[in-house]
Amino acid sequence: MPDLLQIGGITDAMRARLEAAFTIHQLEDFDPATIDYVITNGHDGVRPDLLASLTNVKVISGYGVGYDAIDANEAARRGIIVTHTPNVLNQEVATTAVLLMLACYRALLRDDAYVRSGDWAQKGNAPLTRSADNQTVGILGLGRIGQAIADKLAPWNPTILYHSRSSKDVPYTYCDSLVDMARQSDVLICITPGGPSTHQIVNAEVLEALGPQGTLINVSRGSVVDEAALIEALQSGKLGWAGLDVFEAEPKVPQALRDLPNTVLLPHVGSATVETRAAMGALTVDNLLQHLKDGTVISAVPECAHL
Ligand code: A2R
Repeated sequence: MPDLLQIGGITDAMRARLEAAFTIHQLEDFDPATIDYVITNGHDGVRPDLLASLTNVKVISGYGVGYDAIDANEAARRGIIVTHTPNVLNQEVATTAVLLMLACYRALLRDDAYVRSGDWAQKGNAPLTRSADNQTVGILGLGRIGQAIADKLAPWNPTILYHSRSSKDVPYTYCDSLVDMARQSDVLICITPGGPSTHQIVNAEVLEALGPQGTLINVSRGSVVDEAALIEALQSGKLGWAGLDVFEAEPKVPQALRDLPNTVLLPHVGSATVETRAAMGALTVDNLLQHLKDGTVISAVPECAHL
């Protein structure tokens, strides 16, 4: 059986299918020269020194849509196919973005704490919150998930703006400047890939443009936002609220962010439901099994699509 290197965790269902077709090796004990296939995830990826040592690898199958932790250009140069799991998680990540936005607007955590603490009975009605209806929402990265977010927000009657590298054939307003979009937006939702081209593009200037009544939602990668600038903006009141599923140095989250009352923080669970992870796991395994069968894959990343 071909040799598969497992990086990071996999589900029991994935393991059962993989064990029938591969000899699975763990990172602690394997011979790089014998590895034919790799399974990994968006967080762990494949370190550059490990990638260089895998001289016979054919496919790296990623469990997740983001693949910024794998050097896909280098893999493509060497004829290695990198695959990921697009589309099957669009709706779940979009739900997470909407959940964070609504939790910020309606102070869900504050009001939950108000009931639990007994304050409701002691102090009377909770302070009013803000309506999430009729807001101007700027989407940074109108791709597969960005479009699902726009669709899922429709009942709240938003005005949708978007910024990406190129404009799309969509009924929303394209902004070629991220700062200008932030200035016009009540909410900025980040859903671009990570990696060098988006590194800290949401900087102090963008956060200040979003403003004291503005809300930042990040369901993309922690690297997209300048976290130090975000903390400063939230502490000083230059930015109103932030709903974050991703952080710069996961799973470490700065104490300053955890102390702020105007944040809602999630442990990178954008796609983390039983149903969606099952679909992602199935596609991650299907890519490997299909390559074993006929040398093709289902969902190569764009850099490797020509291979
Ligand atoms: O390349 P374009 O014009 O289609 O724009 C893409 C946009 N994007 C950027 N926007 C601004 N500056 C950049 N440097 C930049 N790089 C890419 O992000 C596109 O509109 C969007 C990505 O869409 P998809 O490729 O369809 O990705 P998907 O499936 O929506 O997932 C997005 C990310 C993943 O990479 C994970 O990191 C995260 O969501 O979970």
